[in-house]
Amino acid sequence: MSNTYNPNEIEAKWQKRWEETELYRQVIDKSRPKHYALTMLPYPSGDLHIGHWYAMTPSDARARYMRMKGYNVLFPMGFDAFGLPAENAAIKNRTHPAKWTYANIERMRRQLRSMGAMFDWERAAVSADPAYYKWTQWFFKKLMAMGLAYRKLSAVDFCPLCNTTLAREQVWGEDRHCERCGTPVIKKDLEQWFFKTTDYAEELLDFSQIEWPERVKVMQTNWIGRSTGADVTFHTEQGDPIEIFTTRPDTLWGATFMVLAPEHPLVDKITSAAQRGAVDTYIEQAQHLTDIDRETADREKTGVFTGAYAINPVNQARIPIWIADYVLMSYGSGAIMAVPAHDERDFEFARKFGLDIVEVIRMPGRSDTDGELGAAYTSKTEGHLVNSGAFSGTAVAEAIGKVTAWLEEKGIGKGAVNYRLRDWLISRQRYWGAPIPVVYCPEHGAVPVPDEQLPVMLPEDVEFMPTGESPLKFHEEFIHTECPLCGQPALRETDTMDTFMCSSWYQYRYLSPHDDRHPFDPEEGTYWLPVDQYTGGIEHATMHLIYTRFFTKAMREMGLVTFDEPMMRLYNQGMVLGEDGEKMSKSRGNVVAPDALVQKYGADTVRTYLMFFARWDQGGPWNYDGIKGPQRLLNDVWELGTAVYTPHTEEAAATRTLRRKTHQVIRKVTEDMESFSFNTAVAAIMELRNALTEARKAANVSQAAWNEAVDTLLLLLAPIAPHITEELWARRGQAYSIHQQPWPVWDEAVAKEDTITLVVQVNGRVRDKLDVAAGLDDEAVKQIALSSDKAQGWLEGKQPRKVIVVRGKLVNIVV
Ligand code: ANZ
Repeated sequence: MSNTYNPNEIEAKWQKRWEETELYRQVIDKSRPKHYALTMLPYPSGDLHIGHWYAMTPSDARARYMRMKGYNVLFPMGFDAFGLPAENAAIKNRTHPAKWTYANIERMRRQLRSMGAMFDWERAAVSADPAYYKWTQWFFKKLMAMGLAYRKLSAVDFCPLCNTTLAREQVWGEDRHCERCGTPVIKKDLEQWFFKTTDYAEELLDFSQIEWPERVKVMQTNWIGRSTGADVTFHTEQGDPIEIFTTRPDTLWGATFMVLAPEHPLVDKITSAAQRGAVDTYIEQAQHLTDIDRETADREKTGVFTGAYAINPVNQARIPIWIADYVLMSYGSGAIMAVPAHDERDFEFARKFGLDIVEVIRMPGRSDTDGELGAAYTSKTEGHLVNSGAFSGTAVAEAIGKVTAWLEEKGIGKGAVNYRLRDWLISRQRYWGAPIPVVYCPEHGAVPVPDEQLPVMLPEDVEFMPTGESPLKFHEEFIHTECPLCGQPALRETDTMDTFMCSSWYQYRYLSPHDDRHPFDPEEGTYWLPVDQYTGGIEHATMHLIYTRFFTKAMREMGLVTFDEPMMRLYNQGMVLGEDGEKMSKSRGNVVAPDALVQKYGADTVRTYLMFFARWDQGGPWNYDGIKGPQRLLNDVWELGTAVYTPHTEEAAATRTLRRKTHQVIRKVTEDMESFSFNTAVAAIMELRNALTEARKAANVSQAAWNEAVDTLLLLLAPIAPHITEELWARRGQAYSIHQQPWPVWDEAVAKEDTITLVVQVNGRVRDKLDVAAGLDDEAVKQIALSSDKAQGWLEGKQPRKVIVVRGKLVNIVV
């Protein structure tokens, strides 16, 4: 046995031993409380990068900590293996996506093992395995049977370079570019499959059962975008109904014109002959704009009069109907009543086109003689209604409710809620995904593939050409099949599913990845579910984290689970940046490669550094110098753990001091592990290292106190640096494995600081007595005495002339 710390040697040794002894097999054990710790599964893109290490090793430390706390911990790992990059790599490198993907998985598995994490590889799941996507397809069918999956012809966002449709979430930025390649997205009409996420809009807004970061809840809330107001029906002069959604029914009397989205179905019918040319030209132009362009508030307003008029149902006013691109067809009913006095966009529009502006909400302090409004007055809380018939005089704060009730009574409108959330578009015109298990029969339409025929296998022999359609479309054998209902020739669906579908339910598949009869074993599910602690990046706040919540709610309806939320607690880690403080990227040349670091320092040092260099939720720039601190720590721990200690003299005070430190550090590290404050946990462990180093030099603490401190040091460090602690634990003759030991508990009495009673005098008279920590220096004691309320009272604001400190006893303030 070598006596110097050689991380590579001991890390390989223990990883092997752990596997041989199945130390991290995670099986049902009803005698212990369970804890399902989950970290977001990686996409097998090639090499494991430092970001993976940053996401996974602190999560692993937390899972290990929970295990030592007595929980039966499940901490699985897998691969989100379908998706575009594999297919793009296939086209570029003339390889097969499966080959590319599985080679990457093998490499990443090896790299993941080098972390020394407690993953149970028996539970690993790979979403591109037929054994997995069989159940992805099975879920699709379930959703279809429940009416939660449906097909519709729709204009979809389409990336012309990747040649695929994109979900709304995959379109980024004001210029609406493709998330992956940055190409501006265009619109295209295709038959697409959707999941009805909107059925759960209301429930998705309820976060009461989960402890998730405020930020994520706010992002999801905004994404779902709930608005309350009323639907009101206007009519054209000719009698065609026009439904509008408004958040301000109290401003109905101020509606001086209407605006339809250029795509609104009524436009063609109502447009007058005189306006036809202008209207057609405008519609043509609007088609080139994206919804984001159209919604941008500071864009110059444009629009065209249709030549038609509507009647305002509350006061019979005859108002012109315009079309304008700031009204979107995708929201509400695609038509609005315009109230220029109280809506900024309508105000601008009315100003530009010389339309009437009628004030119906009177701002406090304004009077009839104040002239025209200089801007829209938009307050919902201050002011009262004017020019509003029987409602004039009503406080604006009450008016929405009152007017809505009146509209309902009159049959003109009703209270309504609108959401920004759209149904989830899951069709992808690509090969490398789970095939949608549907065939199209001339007689029976879209028919789901029977369960016995699942999975619908992806054929291997396809041509990869970026044609804009799935390569499956050109695979004769794949597309031609028979209708499961009538046996007539039928065609298979050639689109595959969005990979977010695969990752919406992976936490369930981990429970029994080899199960051929269920998506997951119900017995495993009853024991382990739901996920107790989820960790991952904030970039998934809206897509994945909404989809998986939707999925779980649908699974509840399927009778597969009994709970409402997939993950009870969520923690978002920050990002490791390059040394230059910028996001790591190959082009900047600031990428930190974990493999080389593990070679040089060992996995334990890399893990410790990652947990030490910044708050985990914040992250920060990598620092090659900074890693030396954790490296020194582990070298010192090695020294201390292998040292033979024999006291020279045994001093009660020194022994007490070391024990106090030991118990204080247990308390601190425990609290920090609970709250994910890993950097301060490592700092506390460093303090214990310092205390031990001193004690060793002085050799003046008892053998028992020394042993207690060293064992504690190893136990507290075990989740963070699992290999070195295992090795030292063994060398100290302790039972295998340190990772199965109970987490140390502190004794409050031992941890308590010694205190003394400090007497505070003012001009020689005792004015206060304070309990303060023993061993403080004179300056600290002086400050405590000066800030005593009682002393301050006697000082009456005067400046002390002199402050005399008698160490350990007394402070005299002289004025
Ligand atoms: C009249 C009104 C008066 C409005 C007023 C606001 C203020 P949120 O909060 O986003 O739900 N609107 C309705 N449908 C629209 C569409 N398809 N495209 C563009 N704008 C639309 O906004 C709802 C408000 O946005 C609605 O209330 C409507 O304008 C407009 F003093 O109606 B409001």
